[in-house]
Amino acid sequence: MKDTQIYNLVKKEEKRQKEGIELIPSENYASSEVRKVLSSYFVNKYSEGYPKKRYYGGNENVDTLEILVQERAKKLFKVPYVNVQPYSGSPANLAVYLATCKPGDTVSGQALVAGGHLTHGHFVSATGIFYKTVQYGLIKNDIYSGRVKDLFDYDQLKKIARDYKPRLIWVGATAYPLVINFEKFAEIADSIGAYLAADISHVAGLVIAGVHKSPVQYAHIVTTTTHKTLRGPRGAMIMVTNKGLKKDPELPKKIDMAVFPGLQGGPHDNTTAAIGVALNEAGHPGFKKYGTQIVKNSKALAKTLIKGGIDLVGAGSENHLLLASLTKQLGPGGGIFAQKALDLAGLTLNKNTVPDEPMSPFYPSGIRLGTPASTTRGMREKEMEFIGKQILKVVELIRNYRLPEKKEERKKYISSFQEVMEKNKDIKKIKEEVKRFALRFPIP
Ligand code: DSN
Repeated sequence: MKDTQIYNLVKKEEKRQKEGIELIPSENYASSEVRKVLSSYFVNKYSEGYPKKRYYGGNENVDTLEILVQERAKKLFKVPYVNVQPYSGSPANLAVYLATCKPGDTVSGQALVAGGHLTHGHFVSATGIFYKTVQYGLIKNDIYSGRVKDLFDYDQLKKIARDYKPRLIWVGATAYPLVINFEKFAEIADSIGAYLAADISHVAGLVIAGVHKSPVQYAHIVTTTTHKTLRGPRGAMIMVTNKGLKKDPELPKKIDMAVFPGLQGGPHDNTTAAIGVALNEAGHPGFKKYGTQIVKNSKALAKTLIKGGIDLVGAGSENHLLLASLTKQLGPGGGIFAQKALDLAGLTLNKNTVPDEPMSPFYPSGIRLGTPASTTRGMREKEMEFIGKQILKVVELIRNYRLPEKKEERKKYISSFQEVMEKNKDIKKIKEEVKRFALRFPIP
């Protein structure tokens, strides 16, 4: 039976992805092989448990599959243990808490407004509800000057370590444009005997490509999603390093127990298979080139935006991501206007808080963008210049809009902004240009 409603939506989404430029730094285009395996017969199977220790029969192929995928991950990341079953990044991170802490224990992670992740202890996340969290952030001065090449506030983290003695410390960001120096976090975690968990979801592909430092030498546990720079299906992995094994030889068992039966039921075997395909692809020499080009593209995009007067956190990018403050152009909370107008022009990115944020995550003053997806399409530095120029044009077009100070006026103002922008001739013209440009670069 053909489901026309769903099929039409699939076609519309395909068109949107082909005709627009994807700049959300956590998104990517998985290969057609990854997508094919996702819809394979593995989708039909239940496999609670682990290889050779399942609760259902008929798992001989799933066992071989899961062991193969584990071996690929261990080889690529150079770790002695991996669990490939987490459904996605948030459950993977929650499993780390379950394996290392008791409810109510103190943990520390980078605050969401400073570029961290909800699961690093935000108060709305289970991680902030069941555990006591004391979060750290970035320095507040010299963020945009480029004079400082490591923006973490280590003094703050040292103070947290000294005063609160967290049992678990997270390192890893969702909105940080510079290289993360894992060794500095390890020094602090080691000084109080805390577990250090590195969440490399954003940079995992760059780590494999050798263009970002690896945390494996420094952290006890490493988590990653598999669909960002790693370019696989939506899933996640938890790794234990040799340092982690030394601290606690039982850690792999604790992680396994935390994932299943602690948090999850049957693993998504079709996803496991697709992760295997992605890991195989990432092990090929072409992936090193891909990772290298992601960083080159970020730098090129940063150059164009800075030339156009945009303030970038870190005054550029050393990875796959750029974080821009638009306070100068659109005032506090103006990120929403940029996101909406750019979306209408076929340039998809997201509003984001900036380290010196005067507003809130719902009405932040910045935008976050990145190059993993466009690089997959084969775009290079020249194309980044084109994209940067289109972004500048759109920002210039909306320069007179300001978020109303009164909260009750905001919703109406934003929907009328949306209506005006939908009809705006210049935005339509840019969208056409973007479409013509984008169609020259096929998606897998
Ligand atoms: N949603 C992811 C991101 O965009 O960074 C984090 O989970």
